Amino acid sequence: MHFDKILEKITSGKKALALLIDPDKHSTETLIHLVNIANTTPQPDVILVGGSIVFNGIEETIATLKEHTSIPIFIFPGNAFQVAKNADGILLLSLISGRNPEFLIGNHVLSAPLIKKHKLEIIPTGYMLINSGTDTSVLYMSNTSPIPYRKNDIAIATALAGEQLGLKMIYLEAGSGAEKPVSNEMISAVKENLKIPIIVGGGIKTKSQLEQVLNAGADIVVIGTAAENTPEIIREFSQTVAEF
Ligand code: 1GP
Repeated sequence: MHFDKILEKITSGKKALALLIDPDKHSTETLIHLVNIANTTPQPDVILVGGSIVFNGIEETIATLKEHTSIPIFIFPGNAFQVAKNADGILLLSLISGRNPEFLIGNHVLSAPLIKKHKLEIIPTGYMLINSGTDTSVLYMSNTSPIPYRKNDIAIATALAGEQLGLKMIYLEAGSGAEKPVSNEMISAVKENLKIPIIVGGGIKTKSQLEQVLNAGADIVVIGTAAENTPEIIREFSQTVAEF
């Protein structure tokens, strides 16, 4: 199983990189260009595909990616429509920072039969939106309030609840294109209190931000917008994570 490999890596003290691809941000040409860069060693550990709202087909994007890479591809679903049979797995996100039942259980009920049918590898993930000072798509689309930027105690308690419910990973999300990433203090505070891995994304644009997030305790870091704008940054980020 792909996630077991990543877990093994994390347990041995290493870090992992996830490359997020929004199907709407690419033509076939730019997608192939991006994935060819990702293919150079060291590679990102996983490619995530999805978005808050998606016009282009997830399945078509995954098919193009699969033709050009052997990096595992997991769905990062914005809603129940984003289930694709050609993915390797799915981050089954439960939006535990919010109180919208549709994103806590509703979409899961709708997508459960297809996820079972396609035999997707499932990583039950507690998804926590952190206010980063920007209006991100996920905030609007999820109709939830994010955890305030400096409220580490709320973040710790929410992440702990996710762990106690049996979720396998906690995702601290500042939102795609966020002005700034989740604070180092919040990442450290959550990390110190959890046994399960934490994945951190949103607003990580520079090597220095990446290093700060890794130093703070992120096990997996997600890069999306920065790679869309400057695909070559994937090489720098992969190298930094591999050498950390
Ligand atoms: C968004 O955490 C991801 O869901 C990645 O964010 O696009 O800002 O890198 P960026």
